[in-house]
Amino acid sequence: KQISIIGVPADFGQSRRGVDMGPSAIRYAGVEDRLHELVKEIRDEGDIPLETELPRHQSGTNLKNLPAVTDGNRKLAEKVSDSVKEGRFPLVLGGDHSIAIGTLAGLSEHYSNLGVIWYDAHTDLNTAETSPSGNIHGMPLAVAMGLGHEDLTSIGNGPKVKPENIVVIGARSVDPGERELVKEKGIKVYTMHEIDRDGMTAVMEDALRYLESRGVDGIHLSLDLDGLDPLYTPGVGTPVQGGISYRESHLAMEMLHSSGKITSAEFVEVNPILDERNKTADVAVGLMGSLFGETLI
Ligand code: DIR
Ligand code: MN
Ligand code: MN
Ligand code: MN
Repeated sequence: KQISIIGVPADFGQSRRGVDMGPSAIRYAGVEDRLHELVKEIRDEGDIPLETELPRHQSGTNLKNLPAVTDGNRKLAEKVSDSVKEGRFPLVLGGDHSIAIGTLAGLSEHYSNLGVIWYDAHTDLNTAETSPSGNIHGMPLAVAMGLGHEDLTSIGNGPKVKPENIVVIGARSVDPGERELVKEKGIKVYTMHEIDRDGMTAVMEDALRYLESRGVDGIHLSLDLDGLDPLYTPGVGTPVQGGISYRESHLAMEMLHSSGKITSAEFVEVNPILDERNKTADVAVGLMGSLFGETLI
């Protein structure tokens, strides 16, 4: 594998400052050193240049920072698309989860039946109509299905992901409108209930089997660090108790590695201001190690 690291110092998809420093925190936690033994080549492409001067509010919408989110995601989509075009594995470092809009838009130029694993405490399926917060980081999965504000859905061409090609893992905070969309579209969601009841091994096996049955031509892992319990990843903007454990998360990454099916990944919502001694970025880098084939012996 040849990996392209793409940093996205974005914080405009939500309201807590500091998550724009996520890419730096992950680099300081040693991502390059950790991965370079495991893959053929790793190239740090630096950070996407984001506009910080765009207006924060746009009339006629409750979406926060819509112009900045739109602009940043257009740039990111292009960068991700270029790296896939060169045969590289895009490893995107956030930034808040709104950046998944750009990642998925870039990927969809090369995959016609992309599978997505959404590892998150939330389902990120809100639209302007259902969002309780106006925070775009709660919307990227809906946008990728073609639902939401047209400034966002128009990044790239057409819908990026089919609802039946999505699996959510770790959900435990789902808004009423999101719940309706899950049912309406038949999205596969493994909540904490399924993880507790069946164990992470069974959940991951089932998730991979499901995506395989969909005939996907690639699988993107979108990992929100708040999917883990805040005991392990306290440096996130919207922590939710009762999450996935550290060991379960490593197991999940190891299983994704042995499947050989993952074609791109992003790690988002690392906020060093809210963190304890860069713990959350350290966990993120450890999980990347397992995703790319690190073993204990
Ligand atoms: C909530 C929080 N569902 C919202 N979403 C988060 O604002 O839409 N997603 N934190 O990661
Ligand atoms: Mn080394
Ligand atoms: Mn998220
Ligand atoms: Mn989340």
